[in-house]
Amino acid sequence: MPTAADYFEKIPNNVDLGEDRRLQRALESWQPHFLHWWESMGPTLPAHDVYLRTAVNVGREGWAQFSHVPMRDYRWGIFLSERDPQRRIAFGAHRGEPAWQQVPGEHRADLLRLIVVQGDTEPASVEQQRNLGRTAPSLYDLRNLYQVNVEEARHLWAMVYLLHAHFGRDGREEAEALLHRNSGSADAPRILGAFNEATPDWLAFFMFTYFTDRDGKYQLGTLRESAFDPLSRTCDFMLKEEAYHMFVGTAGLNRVVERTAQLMLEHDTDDVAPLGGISLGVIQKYLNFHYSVSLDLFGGETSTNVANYFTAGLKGRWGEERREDDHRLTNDTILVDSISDDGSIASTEVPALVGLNSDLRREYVGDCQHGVDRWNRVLSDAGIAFRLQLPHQAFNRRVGAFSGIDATPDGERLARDEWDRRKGGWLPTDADRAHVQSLMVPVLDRGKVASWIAPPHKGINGQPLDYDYVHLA
Ligand code: BYC
Repeated sequence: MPTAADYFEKIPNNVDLGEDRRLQRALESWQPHFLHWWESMGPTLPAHDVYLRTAVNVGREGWAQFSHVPMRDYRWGIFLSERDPQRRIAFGAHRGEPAWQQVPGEHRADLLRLIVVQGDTEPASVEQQRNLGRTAPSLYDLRNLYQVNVEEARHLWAMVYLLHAHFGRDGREEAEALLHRNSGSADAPRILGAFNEATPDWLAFFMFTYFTDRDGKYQLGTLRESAFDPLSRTCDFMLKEEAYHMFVGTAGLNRVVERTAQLMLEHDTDDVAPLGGISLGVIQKYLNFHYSVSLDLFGGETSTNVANYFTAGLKGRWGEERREDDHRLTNDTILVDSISDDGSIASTEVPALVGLNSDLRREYVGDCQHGVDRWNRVLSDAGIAFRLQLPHQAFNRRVGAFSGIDATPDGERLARDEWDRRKGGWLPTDADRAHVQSLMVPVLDRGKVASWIAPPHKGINGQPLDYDYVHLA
């Protein structure tokens, strides 16, 4: 049976916080700082209440309670998946040993770093999305934005719990720093590149939830394998919530493509901008941008960091237990992307352990293609020849083997001046962004949807499309 959790506690939790007064006091003293951060860096459109899915526990009944929640009273909880007392480490040098309930001294610094990097992305995304409520294309979409935002903030709580519970003073200091750094800040930016990019409009939001949240899925999937059991259980539960964020992206982009296709057919033109739609060319440019910055989030093609994390048992592979090898990888090799001596794009065989970022990125790329196929089905069903595509992995990269070169979306190398001349054909220009921005007028009447996007196919939790998903303040 799942441990009972009381949602009306100051900090709802299933970790027996009440039994550990010191930890409870430490988290209660971080809580006002968090609330101040939410007030000053969170959603700028004030809502009175929102029809939200709230986790009040991790069991089947507990993690998806739907109701109108007054935002003033919203409580972010700490929920870890149930503990399996028999759990053993599945990979690396410690394979077969019991999972750790405490942080081993020799891995403290690395675990701290992984948890801080993970924790840093969560509030960053809330900051990036803070103004989107003001231009929501419908109450349904506004509700989804809130859903994503409160859960990302809960994921911050998840990491802060680990910092406070397992890393002493260092952990408390890092928990403060997570509120101090801000997305795009010149003095104290977020740690990873994609989380300092703006998310200025809803097309960017859907791309972000499709591509960048999906990096979250894969990174959390590797941390779910961690020998450090509290991290594993935390990530396992976060992954349940994360699935909906990616649905928001997949379905949102589906609806944008659907509306564009409809306008193209109705008016027999590719140029839907004057008709209040977003052209397929601009959708492709946004896709190119968000996909390439998300590929960067996997780190270099080869990395001694990732080899050490794996060998130590801190970070596994996607689907570790399903892999049919020795789960230690000391004698294996992998092909990774590289730039050869003559400057062409090639692949190189390297020890499997140092190539694990490439292994994860490969899983991610395969998954990204599914959504693209789905959106292309909308186009083919409409009889439109245009096809969206994922650009080549060398395109627009800032991290890893391709960071030093310029390449077309087809993977052809370019000289810098030619890249500068042609990049506006591949990445959103100021004019593209200004046009998308001009379409971002709020539509907040029940059941109404903005002109640039098709209505959702169904409502939330069986509710109708014209349900009062949000009551504005
Ligand atoms: N930007 O050895 P390398 C999510 C640094 S998203 C800036 O190849 P490594 C979410 C790197 O730190 C998931 N710097 O890197 C989504 C290293 O620095 P040092 C977040 C970067 O360590 C949406 C150096 O470059 N979770 O949950 O193998 C909404 C050399 O790199 C970047 C995680 O990422 C970058 N993109 O791999 C909300 C999991 N990439 O050592 C939430 C935890 C690399 O020279 N993090 N660098 O100082 C990790 O596992 C690893 O740190 C990384 C990097 C995969 C990020």
